[in-house]
Amino acid sequence: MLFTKADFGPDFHWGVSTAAYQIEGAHEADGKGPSIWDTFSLKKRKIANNHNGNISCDFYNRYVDDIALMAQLHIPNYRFSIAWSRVFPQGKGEINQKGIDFYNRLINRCLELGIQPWITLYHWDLPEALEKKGGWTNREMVGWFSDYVACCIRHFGDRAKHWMVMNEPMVFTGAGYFLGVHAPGKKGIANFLSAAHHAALCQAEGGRIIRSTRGDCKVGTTFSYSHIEPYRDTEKDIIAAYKIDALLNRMFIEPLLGMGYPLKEVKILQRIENYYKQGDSALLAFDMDFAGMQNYTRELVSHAPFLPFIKAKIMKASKRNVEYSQMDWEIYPPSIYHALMRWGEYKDLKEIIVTENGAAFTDTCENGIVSDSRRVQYLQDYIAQVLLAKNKGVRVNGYFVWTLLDNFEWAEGFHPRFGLIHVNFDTQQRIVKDSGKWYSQLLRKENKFTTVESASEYPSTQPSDVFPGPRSSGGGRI
Ligand code: IFM
Repeated sequence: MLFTKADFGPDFHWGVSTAAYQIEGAHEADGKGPSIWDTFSLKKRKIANNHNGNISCDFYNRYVDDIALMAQLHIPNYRFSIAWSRVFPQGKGEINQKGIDFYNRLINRCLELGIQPWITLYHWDLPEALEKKGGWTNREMVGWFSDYVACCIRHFGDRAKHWMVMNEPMVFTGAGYFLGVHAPGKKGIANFLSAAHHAALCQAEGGRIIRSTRGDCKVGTTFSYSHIEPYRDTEKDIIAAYKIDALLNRMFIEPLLGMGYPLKEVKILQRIENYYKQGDSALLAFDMDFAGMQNYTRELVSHAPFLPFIKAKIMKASKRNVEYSQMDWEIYPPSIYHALMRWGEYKDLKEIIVTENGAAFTDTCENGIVSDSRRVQYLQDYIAQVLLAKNKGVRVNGYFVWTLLDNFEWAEGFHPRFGLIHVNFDTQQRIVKDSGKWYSQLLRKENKFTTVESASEYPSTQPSDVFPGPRSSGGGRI
């Protein structure tokens, strides 16, 4: 079986994704206030090699050329995020007109070159001034966030027609407020649960504000999703995998769909009700136009009796004799197929867009050429699996590569390179990698690309369909 762009249909949205803190640099330019990532990355030993995003890809000053490069590659849709502290340096109150001007110029540049802007409102860079007031653990976040969303949709909604309220709430609350490995570096179950509940309220409220302000815009939000399997086919590992799946994959999407948090499956989550106010259950739900899926890998989970709260642990890919990327994420194309099939079972999900997928490899640049054949293979294989799911009737209608440019990969610094375009961080030179050329060809021509017949062509040592559908009778297994 071969695939072309045409197999996905004329309305399928192809694109690339980035995030403000990861590429913009210019951390103090034109009145921008500090974000939690500006301050966190300056602390010692928080980021690999003590890297920070102060300059990064200098996209703030180079966006004109970078968008031109995107247009040369025939990429029709560009997902980027707005840095909240460029717009509101103190998180709230007075607007910074120069911040608004920058995103106006960026949106206009995209449109001039025929590229549709897709805007993420929150991709983890909370204004530091709000963190000083407790950040996501403070319920006042709902009001601050609402004002920020209202400001952005008012200023940019006339031209930007696709909006995503948040990027991966599970990751920024889990890594930032439970494990302390991302900004703001807070730890513990109370910080996590309060942050998570307020983020879940904000994701729905953001949707309501966008819809009521501009009914002509499509509104969605994005979630991380890794296909999860038990490490061994034992009752204990199956239960452990089921809990991790509920926590990592279901905790934010199900309340949005009106299903509530998966409290029965992960008992510790029941403490989230300590942060409820009357009426919250209804406020958590909102009927988004689309949900963004961000899938990279699958995780194998084993029972871990000594780990607190959930008694389950993820087995590293590098210890499992499988192929893996610079992030230590297994390369396993059927993960995206299983993920999409699973979301396909959520009857109330109108449309799915794969808002991120991609891989970090150690690229080498020789004579101005980056031959990243592993990334080409990765993209080809994952996209083929998206088509398999689509052909089975899943309402998936878009695919965005993570990412356009090599950039600042959070706690890992600049070491992992995910880009379709290589960046020399000393000179800021850009070189389109072979994967960028490959993606461009897919988008431009009716080329045929080899694909696979079914997800089962990939050998799996584990039963891959151990989980019943979302919120079906499987809860009884625990
Ligand atoms: O770089 C991140 C991005 O910010 C959010 N999703 C996963 C990517 C790769 O780790």
